[in-house]
Amino acid sequence: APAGKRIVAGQEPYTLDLTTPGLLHLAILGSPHAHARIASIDTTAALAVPGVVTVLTAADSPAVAFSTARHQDRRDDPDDTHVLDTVLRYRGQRVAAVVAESVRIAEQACRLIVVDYEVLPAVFDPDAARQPGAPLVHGDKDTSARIADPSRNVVAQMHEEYGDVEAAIAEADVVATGIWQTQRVAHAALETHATRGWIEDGRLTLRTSSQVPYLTRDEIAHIFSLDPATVRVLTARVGGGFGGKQELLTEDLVTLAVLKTQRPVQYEFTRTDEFTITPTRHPMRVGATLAATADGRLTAIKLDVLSEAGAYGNHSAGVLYHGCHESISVYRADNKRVDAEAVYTNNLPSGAFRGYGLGQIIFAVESALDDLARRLKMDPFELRRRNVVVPGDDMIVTHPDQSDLVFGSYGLQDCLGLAQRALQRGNGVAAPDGDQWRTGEGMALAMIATTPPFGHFSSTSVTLEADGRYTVRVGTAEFGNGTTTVHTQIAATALRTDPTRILISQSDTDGATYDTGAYASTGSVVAGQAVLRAALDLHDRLLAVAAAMTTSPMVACALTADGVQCGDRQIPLAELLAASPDGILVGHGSHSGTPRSVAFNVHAFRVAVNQVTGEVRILQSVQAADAGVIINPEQLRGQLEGGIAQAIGSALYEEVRLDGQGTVTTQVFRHYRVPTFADVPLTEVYFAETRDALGPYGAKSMSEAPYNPVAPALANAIRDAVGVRPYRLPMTRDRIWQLIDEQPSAD
Ligand code: SMO
Repeated sequence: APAGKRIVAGQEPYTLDLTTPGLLHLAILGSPHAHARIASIDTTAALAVPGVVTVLTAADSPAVAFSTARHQDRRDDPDDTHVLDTVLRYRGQRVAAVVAESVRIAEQACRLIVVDYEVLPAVFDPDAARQPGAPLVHGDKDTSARIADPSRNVVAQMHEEYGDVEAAIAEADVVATGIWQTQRVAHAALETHATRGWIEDGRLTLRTSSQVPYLTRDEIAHIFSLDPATVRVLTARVGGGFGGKQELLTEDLVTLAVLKTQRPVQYEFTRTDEFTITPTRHPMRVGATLAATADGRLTAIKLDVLSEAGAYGNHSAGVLYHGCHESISVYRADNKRVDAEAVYTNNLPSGAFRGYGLGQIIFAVESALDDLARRLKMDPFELRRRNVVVPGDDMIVTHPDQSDLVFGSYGLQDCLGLAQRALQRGNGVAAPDGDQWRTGEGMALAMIATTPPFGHFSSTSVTLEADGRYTVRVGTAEFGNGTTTVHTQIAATALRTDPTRILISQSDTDGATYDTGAYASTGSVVAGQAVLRAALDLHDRLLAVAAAMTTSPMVACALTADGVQCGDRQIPLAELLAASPDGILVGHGSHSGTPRSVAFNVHAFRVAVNQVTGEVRILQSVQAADAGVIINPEQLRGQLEGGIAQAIGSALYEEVRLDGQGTVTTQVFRHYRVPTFADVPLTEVYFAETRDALGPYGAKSMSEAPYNPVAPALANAIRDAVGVRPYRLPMTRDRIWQLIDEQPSAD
């Protein structure tokens, strides 16, 4: 049954909600320096504390370098990380770990570890970090670690051109240009990162809060030189991830501790750990220049992106490339140029976060388009209509896309119409009384590929049980995205049965065959497609058995909830099972994540802005989405509402702040403001009516996507209201007030 009631009643078991006798706890000593080398370390006093079982230092760490980021191909991310390193590159980075009978004892013992640090020069600004003479964060490594240019602190870069951008800008009738800055954002998932590990039947078992159990198993085996068959990784329902759990952050230390002590060990992040040592959204500075003809035809798009990786490169390459991809390939323009670099600093690392870079770049591109529409005196919806790609067009970043990306369906023009009509209709909500309020409207769009490039794999099975129920075995993890319900519906539909007869067994490397994991919006379109194929395979097997039993042709047989009907004979499911070889009936299905489709979102706002205080009130919020056939409208509506709430939070309030010397100053929810129910307006959600040629039952993914167009739509509405453009996220009340105060009017 859907988990909603169990979750709100507190009955759903999460990662650590099980009893493990003899459990030990792990705590870490965090680095007090942003950049330092450990000259010496003395653990004698810590080891002497009653209840301490062991202390782990770099001397215990495997020599294998890895990345906390997890992808299907481990070579996507740089090998710049060790379980425990002798060089510390950000404040709070683990120096040593204590394993003890309680968290309290482990934390006390951490304070008794004596470390002699050789403090190294540090750099905290990404632009300064790539200048000659800047301290090198990974100067001890070369490009064999898959770092683009360690001598400039550049972990990933892109310098590519299509056509001739400068010539197109010189010839253009209108040009819009600006520099936009986005901030560090925390995932703020309700369940913190946590792993409990133990040895069972001679194998290492890790129960962990992860989006990627199979990739974690494989990387743990790689780091510790284990046979992957001797490692089992499983998750319970994961209490939120948003990309933050597409990382290996706790599993490695637990493995080290379990292997050393041979006892069960748990490592649980505190809420402050989540804010201070967990990777954040990449802050980006995005220069965007657009050129167009007088009739509003885009002729050039130029991006100059500086992304801050922080101390480790995890996800920085993928986030940079993806951010610069669908944000500009959604527009036709004969000339495009991208200069983009992701740069190391001695701040906490950045990582994967819903939208995977698109939100940051789209904030700039869609704001610049709004400026262009103003210069052209053209309706911003109309400007998009004239310039978005349509089926038949190449999707171009800096060359025609020669990958497997296709228009499996296309509802972008529908989304533009749905959002614009809703805004024109209005919703009857008036601006607050008082002449200090100004109102305005704004919109933005976003495209996203429904699957990541280069393969995403899922291999599933569906088994008929003796009682007439079906067990679906699937490897992807449920982290609140609703795949459990969608997979149940898909299997029930294909097997002509009731959803209550579908049992889902998921996210356990011992339970299913394989799944790359719950990231890149693949839960419905990759794992879901594999589930559909397995269910259809079983469907056909059931018919084949029934046809053989009744000596009828298969086409004369039809599956029902209770058996197979062949002509006027009904064979119950139990008899089909009994008649099968070994009494087993199982179907198999897989998907490799290719070819890929594209999904679309258009957001529009009407806002009121208080000229005196800078307060922004959302009067109307509209999002239209093209997700293909909607498998579960109520659930998908929730997915959109959640993504929009998260996006409004990071557009208006949220920011992980640092003191300029690498210390995070927003360490608790009191200082890190996420939106509450009272802050989140109702959003009118509309769906384009399309049917995707690639997704299961015509569905497309709609997971990360709703986030992406929200911040620029809101910025454009604020610009419309007050006449000055916000270039910086979050658009807090004090910043909006300051903008109004400094620049009375732009036009
Ligand atoms: S940012 Mo995601 O988990 O692809």
